[in-house]
Amino acid sequence: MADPYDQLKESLIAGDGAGVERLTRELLDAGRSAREILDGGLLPGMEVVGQRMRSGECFIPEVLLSARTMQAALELLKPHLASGDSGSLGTVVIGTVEGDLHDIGKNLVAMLLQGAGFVVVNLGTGVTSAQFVAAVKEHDAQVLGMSALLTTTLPHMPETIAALSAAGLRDKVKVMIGGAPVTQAYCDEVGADGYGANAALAVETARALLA
Ligand code: B1M
Repeated sequence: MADPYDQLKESLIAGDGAGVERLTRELLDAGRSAREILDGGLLPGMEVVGQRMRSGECFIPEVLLSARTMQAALELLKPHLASGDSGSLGTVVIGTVEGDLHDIGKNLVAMLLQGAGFVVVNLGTGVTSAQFVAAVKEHDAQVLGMSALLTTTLPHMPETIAALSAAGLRDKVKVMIGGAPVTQAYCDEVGADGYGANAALAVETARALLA
């Protein structure tokens, strides 16, 4: 019988929602952890989708199918990822920057932060700097998390940091950034406080920023 994680990965690449849902449930029922299911099948599957998109082997409709399938699988995993001691570590406002609608990684970061004990206010996608600033103020957030997947939308990160300064909030909130094109060098360049290369590291960064 084929490895269940290979099956999960292939079903995600094929955008087979029913197959991914069934396999994810079966793996959970068999006692596999949500993190193992993510790392063993779902994330490697999205990686292949990205490679195929880059090489022109697959196109937006197929990518969208895989993305929707991934979102549905994340919803199944959510109760297992986000079951921490909610609220004890502080409040994180998080969103994907203006002009960018990629949200799978950002939602995963949000779930793990919640699971680690943060209150998470997820603003969704296409969030403007003014909306980030307003949410930080409204929720008295300790951390602002910004995600971007497009190189063209990255400049909204420093723009938002400048808007926080203009609103007199820069000293009150730590800024964490992430997303595929973001690097530690970029983080340093734009004056963010921390960077997470992946969702698990983002949680470590958020913890360290508030320590
Ligand atoms: Co888009 N897309 N896409 N796409 N897409 C990329 C990003 C791309 C790299 C694909 C490629 O060419 N290989 C490319 C960007 C190139 C560039 O700018 N350098 C690209 C492009 C070009 C586009 C469009 C412009 C395509 C078009 O229309 N011609 C368009 C733009 C739309 C827009 O945003 N305005 C577009 C659209 C789409 C879909 C709608 C089809 C879909 C998004 C669906 C959705 O998100 N709801 C989509 C997808 C799925 C992808 C790829 C294939 C996969 C992204 C993903 O979900 N990865 C992507 C290729 C790739 O990244 N390899 C691609 C899985 C996810 C778990 O990883 O998001 O990296 P990731 O998140 C990680 C880390 O980055 C980190 O933790 C996460 C978990 O480990 N992280 C953080 C993320 N946010 C963080 C925040 C933090 C800390 C860590 O702190 C706050």
